[in-house]
Amino acid sequence: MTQSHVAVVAFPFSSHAGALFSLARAMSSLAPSSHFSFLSTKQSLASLSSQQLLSNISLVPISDGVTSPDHVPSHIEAIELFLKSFKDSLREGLKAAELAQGCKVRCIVSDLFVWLTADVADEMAIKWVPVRTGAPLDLYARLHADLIREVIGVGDEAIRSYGDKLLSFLPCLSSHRAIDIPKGINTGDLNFIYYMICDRMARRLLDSDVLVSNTIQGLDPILDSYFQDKFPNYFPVGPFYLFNSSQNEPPNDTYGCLSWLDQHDQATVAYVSLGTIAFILPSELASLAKGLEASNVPFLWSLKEEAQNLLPSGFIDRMNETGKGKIVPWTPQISVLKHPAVGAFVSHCGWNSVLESIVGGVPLVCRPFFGDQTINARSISFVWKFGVSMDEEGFTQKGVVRAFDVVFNREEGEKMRNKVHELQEMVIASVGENGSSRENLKRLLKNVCGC
Ligand code: U2F
Repeated sequence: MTQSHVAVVAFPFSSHAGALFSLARAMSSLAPSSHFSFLSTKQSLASLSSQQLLSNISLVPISDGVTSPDHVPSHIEAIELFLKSFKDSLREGLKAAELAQGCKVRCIVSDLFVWLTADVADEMAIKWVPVRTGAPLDLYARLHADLIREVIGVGDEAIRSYGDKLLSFLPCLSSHRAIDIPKGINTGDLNFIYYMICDRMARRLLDSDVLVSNTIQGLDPILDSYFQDKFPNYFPVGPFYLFNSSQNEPPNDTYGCLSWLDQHDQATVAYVSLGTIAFILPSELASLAKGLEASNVPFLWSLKEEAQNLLPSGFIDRMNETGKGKIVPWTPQISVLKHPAVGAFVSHCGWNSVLESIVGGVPLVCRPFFGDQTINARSISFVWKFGVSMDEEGFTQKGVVRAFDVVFNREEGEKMRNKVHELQEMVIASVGENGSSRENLKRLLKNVCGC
């Protein structure tokens, strides 16, 4: 008999739903007598459904808010439409889940990006458990948005005049500079949908005494203390995906990335991926391609087909003919980063990629674009010291060659490798027997399922 019925609500864009689904699966395997209804849009559920599910987890589609089947919205419009109809869609989805299980939902776990879930949970007089899937330090910055605006000011000029001074007025960001502050706090169009979401979610979170985070206790001890003080029920239970037994199954390697890597020596290949929503300009993409070609490092590049069309003419053919590089639309990234041939990861520093790089023991070459990525890049290169950052101008041919020289050939690169191996050990131990993430997950389950 089902002891408790828990709804888990995803933000159905970029890698958010995948990360939350990993958490839902982890919870379902540790609490076999509870049922977990995972709610997301049809399209986002389809991207997850190839993964094998336990019998105590079910997928519940909710509306994407698109009213005409002929209308294909842009990425930004799709988010706007989804959020506009979200509360009604969620109410309907929850009713459907309760009907299917014959059992009331006792608690809603949701991505913090869909903070509006809190209102629906309040209406139903049940608990809301928000989950931060991205970097927790970014959330810390957003919780201090008003103070940042007050001390530094608003606009690019304010950032420039603050210069390279460290943000000593914010204890958890005292190794970061004004330029590392995520856009949408005191720069950029504050009405842009992503920035608006981040601002609202942080404000709504202040009403909660619970926070679940895709991070590991000990990765940032000062931040741990901050969140522990702020949220009596704080659960750092990352990396979510490491709890899934499916990560030990053979990966879906449609493009033969792993066999290509097998042909290379240990730590000699660069892996390149700029995440699921790239904002790179064609001119910068071309500079990255030139840098990869000019360096003596073989590379595997995950690049969507539409972006491949923007590469310099003849580039893909040359790379294929010489065997210097392999360019594919998708890779089994977690397995790629664990492959011994991979010696560097050129990344936009999305939080999932950062965690996967640590688990793989691979130093990063950082080129952040938006969101938490700027803060992550600074933590990686300056605090944790397992990577290098590209200069402010982004990818240049020289910059890529220089970064590879540091990571692959210099003593500094060797130090980064040692540093990432230390973190790797800590992170892997956290999900093992008596590890902090595993113990926190058990505490979380008591909180959400009461068991
Ligand atoms: C947004 O991040 P992204 O989705 O752009 O990037 P990541 O957080 O790094 O997640 C990408 C995921 O996609 C997977 C990869 C990651 O789990 O393993 N992947 C893959 O399997 N194969 C590929 O060829 C390419 C990617 C946002 F932009 C970030 O700033 C946030 O930190 C992040 C989390 O909230 O969401």
